[in-house]
Amino acid sequence: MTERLPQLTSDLERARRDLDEFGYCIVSGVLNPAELSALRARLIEQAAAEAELGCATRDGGPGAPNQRVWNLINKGRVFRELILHPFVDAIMPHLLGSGFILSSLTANIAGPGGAPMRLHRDQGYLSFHTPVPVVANIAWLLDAVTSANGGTRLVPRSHLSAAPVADPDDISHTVAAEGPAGSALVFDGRIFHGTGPNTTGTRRHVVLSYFARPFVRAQENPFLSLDAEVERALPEELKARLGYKVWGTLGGVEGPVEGAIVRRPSHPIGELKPKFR
Ligand SMILES: O=C(O)CCC(=O)C(=O)O
Repeated sequence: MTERLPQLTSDLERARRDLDEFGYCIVSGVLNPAELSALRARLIEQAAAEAELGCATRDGGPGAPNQRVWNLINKGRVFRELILHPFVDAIMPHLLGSGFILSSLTANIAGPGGAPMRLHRDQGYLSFHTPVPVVANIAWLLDAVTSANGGTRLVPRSHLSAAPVADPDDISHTVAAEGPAGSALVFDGRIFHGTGPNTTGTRRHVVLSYFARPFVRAQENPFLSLDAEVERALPEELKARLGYKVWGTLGGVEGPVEGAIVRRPSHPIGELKPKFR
């Protein structure tokens, strides 16, 4: 009997059950046509400009046909809006509870001939298994994604134990996440996965919004990497999601005020001495 594996679904309850059981789910119709075309167009334009200006990040084996576009938060309103997309709030609390933050917002463009990425867990920097995910990812599919054009490879159920994969370069025991443009692959930070090989002649565009529980250090450091103008215009809700909101006793400026949005003090209190008369 072949195992039932997650299928494309629009049923969020089913998606949450797939996450619990298999470590991933694929949800259809998450982006509307306007969101999809705006995201795809902005990404293609940005990736082309970074390549032309010599600041592109590339990998994917010989010839480095894959292109990673980092720090999308600085690179267009359409990306910033994605962080507050209703789908994020519909699915992420199931994995990360409330108050989760953005760890990074990147794109991974799998180019023709791209080799598979080494299988890894996104929270692989932890040397121990956690009973719940500490991080989780949404891959927003901006093209129809298949096993042929780089569909993310996953090891179903590997989120449930600390067992490593026998060979992180062997993808023969993986399944490829497939879905139409506008759907989303959601995966638990404990699942083994990696970009699939792209054996087609076209590029696969995916945006990765990587989230973390609020006590985790983020992959991209917004306090240093945010463009000052972008930072000034951020709505409070987005600031909260970028880690500007005090959570418990963490993230304060001159003391943690639970729930406060912190800002850079214009005059930080430095070394002072009382005056003695
Ligand atoms: O590009 C993909 O399909 C997955 C990328 C990935 O695994 C990662 O960035 O950690």
